[in-house]
Amino acid sequence: MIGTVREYNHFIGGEWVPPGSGKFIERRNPATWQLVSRFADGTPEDAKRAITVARQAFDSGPWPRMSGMDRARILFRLADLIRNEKEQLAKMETEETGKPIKLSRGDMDGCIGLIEYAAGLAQQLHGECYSNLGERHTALVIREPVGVVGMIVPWNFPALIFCQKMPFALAAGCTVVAKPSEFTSSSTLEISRLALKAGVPAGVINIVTGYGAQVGQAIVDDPDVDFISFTGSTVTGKRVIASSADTLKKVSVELGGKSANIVFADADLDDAIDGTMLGVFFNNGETCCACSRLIIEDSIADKFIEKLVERTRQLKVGNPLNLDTDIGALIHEKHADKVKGFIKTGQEQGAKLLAGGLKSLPDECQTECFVLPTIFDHVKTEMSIFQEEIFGPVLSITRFKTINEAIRIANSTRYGLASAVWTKNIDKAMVVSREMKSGTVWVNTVIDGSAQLPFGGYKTSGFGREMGQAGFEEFTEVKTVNIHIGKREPFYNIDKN
Ligand code: TXE
Repeated sequence: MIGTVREYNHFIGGEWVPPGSGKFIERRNPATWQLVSRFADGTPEDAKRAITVARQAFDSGPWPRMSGMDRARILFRLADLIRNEKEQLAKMETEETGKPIKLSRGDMDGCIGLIEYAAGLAQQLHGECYSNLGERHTALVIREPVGVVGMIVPWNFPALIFCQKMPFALAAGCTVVAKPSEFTSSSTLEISRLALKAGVPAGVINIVTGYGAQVGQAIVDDPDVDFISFTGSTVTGKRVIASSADTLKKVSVELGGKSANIVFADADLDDAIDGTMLGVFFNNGETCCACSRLIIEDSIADKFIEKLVERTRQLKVGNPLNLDTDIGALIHEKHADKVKGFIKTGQEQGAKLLAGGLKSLPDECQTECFVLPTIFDHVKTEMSIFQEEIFGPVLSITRFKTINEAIRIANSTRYGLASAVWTKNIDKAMVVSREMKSGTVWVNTVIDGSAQLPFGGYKTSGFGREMGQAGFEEFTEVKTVNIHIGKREPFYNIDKN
């Protein structure tokens, strides 16, 4: 720390290693423009150094060879250390992301839960034994750690997304080279420091900060990395998949979304209004599974929308460090400009602006990174605000008359990360759940997640899963050990003399 500005080198082999470039990336708080952090501006050589360390730690270090119980004990200690530093971690997360402090605190609780759940998985990792292969065979199907995992993490949930990956990889016995976003690297570095303190051996978690084109790409291209776990944009995700073909490494990609939120007339409408707001405005709308498309039954639409607009206007936009702030600053000005551009396009394309938009902001919004919670009605499926991931607090509303129409509208984007349905009719809830082309379906709830529940996409929202048993297994490789008992019957009938 220099004054109030945090300055970090890379975290490699349990040590703070200066960048080969000698340069640092400055991060300013998007809500105030105050300089808050400096991160090492990594080079491909820095990435290689970290990969070599992670490779050695995997090939000959203690971590993959340790018992699951021992790995679990260390992960539980890490969870406790994060608990002790929760307030500091939450504050740095808010300073770098612009998200409301109450959400950063929730993110840290989420990290703790994910690590503790992964510790449980470390204890019970096991394979299968086939004893039904006849008298002369027994086979073991073993789950081994996949190897060195390259993790590419975005800026919207820096600590939480890192913890959707890292503890699961560690529980399986993998080693890690992670690249956090160049905007939000502090919490990843701090959690890795705490992991060393908890007893994770040096070299098991390595963090190289810097830009995607240099550090991220070097990790993806390196033959010593066995698996890439990527979360980010569809465009970069496609590049990562294409690049990984050269070294034929395993890839899991969690990309963007444009989730549908279907409200039927028989829903608990107060719940559905609150859920609609949470679904789209949570985390400033910078959420991959944001339910940014409200698809509402025509018969209740006018009344529902009237209340929705009235309540949305009461949301507090402002300083993210204030406890009562609902919507803080977006990640950076260029991103805020993109979100504002979508609002302009929505108006130009004929959608009806009901709330927010480009009106003037409260005084405490000191930078250009703030956007009011915005609602558009009468959005047609071909409009860009219906189709594109805006990644800001912008809701589009489309109406339906029949359940089939609702399903058709909900499925008519190229994304498939999540969807929500609000109804008191179990048959409708089940039909919609079955028909949604999305990795998660929420029924009478929204945004909820749990360490136990796998998360990931259909269609262009990606493939592979994080969290839950399915997410854990992504970090393992399956090996079959086929054992013959006693002398074999010869296959070739050859005279052996
Ligand atoms: O993403 P990028 P950006 C969406 C959202 C947002 C848009 C652009 O719509 O507006 O993406 O955001 C690293 N090889 N999501 O530009 O570029 C990069 O440094 C390897 C949805 O920030 O995908 C960062 O660490 N890595 C999403 C990470 O990839 C590379 C969350 C994500 O950045 C790389 C974030 C390369 N060639 C944005 N280039 C979600 N699914 O939650 C960049 N990176």
